[in-house]
Amino acid sequence: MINEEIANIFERMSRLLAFKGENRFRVLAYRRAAQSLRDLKDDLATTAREGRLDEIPGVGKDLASMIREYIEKGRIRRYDAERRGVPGALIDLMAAPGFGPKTVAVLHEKLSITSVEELNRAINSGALLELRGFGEKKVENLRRGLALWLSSKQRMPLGVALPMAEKLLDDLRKLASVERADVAGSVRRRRDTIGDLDLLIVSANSPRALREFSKLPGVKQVAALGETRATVIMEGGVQVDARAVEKNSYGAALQYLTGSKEHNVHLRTIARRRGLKLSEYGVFRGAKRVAGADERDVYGSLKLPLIPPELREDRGEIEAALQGRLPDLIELEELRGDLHAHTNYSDGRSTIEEMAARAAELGYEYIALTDHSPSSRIARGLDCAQLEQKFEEIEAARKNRPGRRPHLLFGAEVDILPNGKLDYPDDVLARFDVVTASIHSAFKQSKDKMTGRLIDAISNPNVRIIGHPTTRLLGSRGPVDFDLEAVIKAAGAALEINGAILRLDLTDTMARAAQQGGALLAINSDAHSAAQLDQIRYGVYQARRGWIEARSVVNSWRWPDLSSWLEARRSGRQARGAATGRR
Ligand code: DGT
Ligand code: CA
Ligand code: CA
Ligand code: ZN
Repeated sequence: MINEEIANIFERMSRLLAFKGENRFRVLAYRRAAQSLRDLKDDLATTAREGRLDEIPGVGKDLASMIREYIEKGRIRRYDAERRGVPGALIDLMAAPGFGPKTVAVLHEKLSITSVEELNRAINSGALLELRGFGEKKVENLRRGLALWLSSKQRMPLGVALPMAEKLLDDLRKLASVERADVAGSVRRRRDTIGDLDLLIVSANSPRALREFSKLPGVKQVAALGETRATVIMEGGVQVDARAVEKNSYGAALQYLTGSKEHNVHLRTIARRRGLKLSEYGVFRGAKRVAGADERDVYGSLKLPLIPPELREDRGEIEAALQGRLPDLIELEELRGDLHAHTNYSDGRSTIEEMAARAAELGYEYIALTDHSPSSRIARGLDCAQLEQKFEEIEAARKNRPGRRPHLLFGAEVDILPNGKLDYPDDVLARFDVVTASIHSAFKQSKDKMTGRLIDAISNPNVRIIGHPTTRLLGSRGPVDFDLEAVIKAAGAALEINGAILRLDLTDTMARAAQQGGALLAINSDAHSAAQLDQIRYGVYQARRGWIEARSVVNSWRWPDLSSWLEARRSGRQARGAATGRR
C-alpha cells in the first residue's frame, strides 16, 4: 500500500516538473520510477529495511532517499517544495485525455485557470479559442477529454456500493480459501459517496484466495492480480481493490485500509508520541509487535477506545477519544418508527396496508404516511377530496391492527412554496397527525430568500419536520443555499436526515452542527414502496457520521413521548427539548 502512495507521489512529481517545463530526463525518471514501484511485488517498507531500495529498476540514490524519507516521516520535502504555488487541480487535470503539460501550463498562464470549474467556464465561454494554437478542433477535443475524465471520476452513492460490497463479501466467505473477509475504505466509514471498494481477506493461501476473488460473479475485468493484492473492475465499471493479509496483522490492515487517510495520519502521530510505530502490519515498539491481529487492540495499544469507522475523518474524533468523550452514536435498532413515507395515494407504489405491514415487520411503534401536496403535480399531490379518502382508509386500517401497532399517523409532506407559504391552508394542516414541510421547487433562490422561506415554514405551528432540508440529489443537483445556523435557531421543527440513497440530506457535517446547536432531528426513509422502508439504514449511517446520539432523534422516542411532542406546539404547550425528550 505504501508502494502505491509513493508511486502516486512520483507520478505527480513527474507531472509537476513537466508543467514547469523542467528537463525532460527528470520528468521521465520520476514517471519510470512510479511505474516500477507499481510493478514491485515486495513491500517498500521491507525493501527499505533490508537496504535494497537501489536494486529497484529506475530508483537511484536520490529517489531511494526520498522513499526512506516518506517511510519515516510520511512526507517528502522536495515534493512539498515543488508543488508549492501550483494549483493541485491542474496537476490532477494532466491525467485527462488531451491535457498535456504544455496545454495545462498555457491555460494557467494565459487564462489564470486554477480549477476544473474555471476551465469548464473558459471552454464554454469561448475564451480558449482566443489563445494561440487553440482552434475549434482542439477545444472540442479538450471539452470531450474533460467530460470523459470527470465522468470516470464520478463517485457512486453508498446505496449502490454497500449492497455490492455485501454481495462480494457473501461470495468470498463461501470460498474454502477465505477465512475472513470484510469491507474497508469509505464504504466501511459509510461515506455518502464512494470512489472504489476496498476488501480485506484473511487466508492461509492468499494467492489462491485472490485468484478465486478475481473470478467471482460480476467481475468484468482483472486489472491486477498478485500474491497479496488484486484489483478488478465489475460490470458497470466499479473498481474493487482486494488485499490479502495474515491473521496476525488483520486488525492493523483493517484499521489502515478503513482510513480515512487524514484519520490515519493523525493516528500515526499519536503512535509516534507514545514511542510506537503504527503501520498496516501492526503496532510496533522497536522490532516488537504490540498489536496487530485485532483492530480494537490496535487502538488500545495507543490508549484509545475503538473509534467507530463512521467517525474516522479527523474531525475531532481522536481528540474526543483521548478525552473519553466519544459520542454514543445512534443505532438502527434504536429507531422506533419512520415519519416520512409515501403511499400509492401520491407517488408511492405500495398501499397503506402494505406499508403498515412492513412497518410491523420492522418492529416499529409508529409510521407516518406522508403523501405530497397538490403543487407537487408530478408526484400526484393530494387535493382535499383525496385527503378525505386517505384519512378514512387509514382509520379503517387502524381498526384492522390489533394492539394498534404500529400507530398509523395521518401525515403530509407539504410543499414549501417559493414565497414561504405552505401548500395546504392551516385548517387542513391542523388535521394531520404529523406535517413535514419540504422544498420541491425554486431551488436557485438567494441565500437570504431561501433562509426566510425555510424559517417561514418552521414558524407555522402545524409543521413538525423540515424534510430533506438542502434538497440535493447526489450526482445531479447541488444543495440549496441557506443559513443553517439561522434555521437551527428558529427551532420548532425537527430537521430531517433523509435516508433516500440519492439524498442523504442533511449531510453529516450539517447534522452535527444541528445537534450542536440544540436542534432535534428525524431520521426517515422517504420510502416510495414498502421495501424502501429499509433504506432508513442509510439515514442512520449518515447520522452516525454526524455524531448524532439517540437523544436528538425524535423517532427514537417511545410513542407516548413522540405523540406528546407532535401535539405540543399546536396545543401551545412548551415544545420539548432534546433533554426532556429522552427515553
Ligand atoms: P474512496 O475510495 O475515494 O471513496 O475513499 P477511500 O477512503 O476508500 O480511499 P482509497 O480507496 O483510496 O483507500 C482506502 C484506504 O487506504 C483509505 O481510506 C486509507 C488508506 N489509504 C489510501 N491512501 C492512503 C495514503 O496515501 N495514506 C494513508 N495513510 N492511507 C491511505
Ligand atoms: Ca475506496
Ligand atoms: Ca481503493
Ligand atoms: Zn420530498
